[in-house]
Amino acid sequence: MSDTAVERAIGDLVIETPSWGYGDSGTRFGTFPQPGRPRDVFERVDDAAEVHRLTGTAGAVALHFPWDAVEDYGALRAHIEHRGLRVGAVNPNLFQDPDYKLGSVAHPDAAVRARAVEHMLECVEIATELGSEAQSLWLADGTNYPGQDDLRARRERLVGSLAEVYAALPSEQELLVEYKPFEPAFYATDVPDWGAAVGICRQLGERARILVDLGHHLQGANVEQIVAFLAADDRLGGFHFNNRKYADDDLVVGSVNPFELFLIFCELVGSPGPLPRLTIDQSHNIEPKVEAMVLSVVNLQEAYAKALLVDRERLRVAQAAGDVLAGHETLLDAFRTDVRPLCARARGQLGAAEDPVEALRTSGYAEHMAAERAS
Ligand code: RM4
Ligand code: MN
Ligand code: MN
Repeated sequence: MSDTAVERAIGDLVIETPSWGYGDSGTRFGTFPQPGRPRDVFERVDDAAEVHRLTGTAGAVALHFPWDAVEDYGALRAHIEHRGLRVGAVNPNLFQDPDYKLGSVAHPDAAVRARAVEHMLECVEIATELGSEAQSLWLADGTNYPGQDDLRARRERLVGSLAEVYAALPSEQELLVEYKPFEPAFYATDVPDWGAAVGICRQLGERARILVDLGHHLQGANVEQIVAFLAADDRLGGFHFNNRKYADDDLVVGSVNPFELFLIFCELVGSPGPLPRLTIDQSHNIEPKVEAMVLSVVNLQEAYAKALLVDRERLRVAQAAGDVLAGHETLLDAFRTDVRPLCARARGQLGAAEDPVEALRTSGYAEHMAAERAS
């Protein structure tokens, strides 16, 4: 692909940043409050708008409920649109309430399952009011000890609960199902991996798709192959981008393993159809939150640009010839290309910053917000 075509493709990117990535977050050992952190969802949206202004491709914001709950969703939607953004996926929260100690949609008690379903149905309505087209579901459901509960019964309850929600989804909304093999359940999570997620989604229907969170795999998993297979099966609903060294570390995407990120984009570029939903899901504990988000979007732009630069014809010929290293070297050529000038031009054309991190640092935004939000 030519440089100008790549620049155009970057211009069409839509990355969703998460409202929850701007607020306070921590580890189970502690939370370090940051000066200037937003005090409510309106200010979280303001930070998301600043990331979009600097990068040009972060035009949507994903929301989490009840964390982002307000009285007047019309006012929230107006604020989001006024800031030049739109609402991405709506994320129901089924993991925080004390009722969910033994799970939510797979809980042994029907009353708790009904409560979880009710919350999801409420989120469907919120999504409709906000103009969102996806419910994005991560379940903390699972068990800590062998024998604690019946594994198949849990799966049946889970599918039954989700089927109720799926039946209520308006046609423009889809249901994204996230998998995770560990945490907070330590013996068996109820949606441990992409295979389990595919099975559940097939039972639900066509508009149930899988969401791949890069931190939700066991060490050594070949995530780009999972992406390729899900795309081939038309079940790839989207991503939660982040990076990790050990577990679900939620670090800046592309910071620890940029090659993996590049290979994931290679699979996306190689799959027919438009890109799936691209959302960042990170938890910034010691790093400045807005800068971390800006850097994340820049890393995504660069990984995408490099994947678009892969010489597909050369790759095809090498693979057809069974030339083991020529195909690999074709990928390396693209990965080693310095795409920073190209991405800077693409951002310039969008009216965004050529160097977003530098622009943020010199803009005084962080200092200004620290003063304004001090109360
Ligand atoms: C989970 C998962 C979900 C996110 C929560 C906050 O580990 O990644 O997507 O909503 O964290
Ligand atoms: Mn996630
Ligand atoms: Mn996670």
